[in-house]
Amino acid sequence: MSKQTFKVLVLGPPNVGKTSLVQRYTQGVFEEKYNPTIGFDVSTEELVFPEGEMRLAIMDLGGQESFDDLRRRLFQGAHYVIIVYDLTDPSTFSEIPTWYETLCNEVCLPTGVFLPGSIVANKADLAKRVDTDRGKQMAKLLNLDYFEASAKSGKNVSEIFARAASQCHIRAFGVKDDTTTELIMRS
Ligand SMILES: Nc1nc2c(ncn2[C@@H]2O[C@H](COP(=O)(O)OP(=O)(O)OP(=O)(O)O)[C@@H](O)[C@H]2O)c(=O)[nH]1
Ligand SMILES: [Mg+2]
Repeated sequence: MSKQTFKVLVLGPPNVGKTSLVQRYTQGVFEEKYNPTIGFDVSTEELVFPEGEMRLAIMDLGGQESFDDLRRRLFQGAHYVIIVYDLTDPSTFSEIPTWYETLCNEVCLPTGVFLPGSIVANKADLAKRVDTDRGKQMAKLLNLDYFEASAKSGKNVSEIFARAASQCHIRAFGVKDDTTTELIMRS
């Protein structure tokens, strides 16, 4: 049987650390220099669960405004979203609802159905300028999980992607809880 592929979007304003989080997770590296993502990048993860195998296609979308049309097209068919802001830059936090709203409009979910996902407050290794409580409140409002992370230190990076895998696992195999997440084996 062919493996089901789940599309995980990583999105948010430019320079917040989307690519850094993905690279930390997939390659275990961190780059200090900022190289804006031109368009998008895709990395795949093969996951093995007791119920079977599945694939995550992690799509890291460039945050610059010029990619707006491309992004909207890539939103379609998404299964999970990781929306990132920079907790040293309050303006990126205030953009989160607009990013999520644009995404939900494009994904065209049935009424009352939410796209599962998480809000990630990145750069937690630096001095915070957005309170944790505000981030958590925003996540609650949008029905998303909340993580404070650092692509630089590695804080919570594997937890963010484990959560994405776990939610896609529930969807793929109809399991009721996500306790099997620790059984994930990366190949
Ligand atoms: N101190 C610190 N710097 C970070 C962290 N994550 C990313 N950075 C830095 O922030 C800058 C932007 O990181 P990127 O990952 O390229 O940002 P992006 O969100 O992918 O940006 P676009 O591709 O333009 O949308 C780079 O200089 C990174 O080194 C972090 O957790 N801590
Ligand atoms: Mg990038």
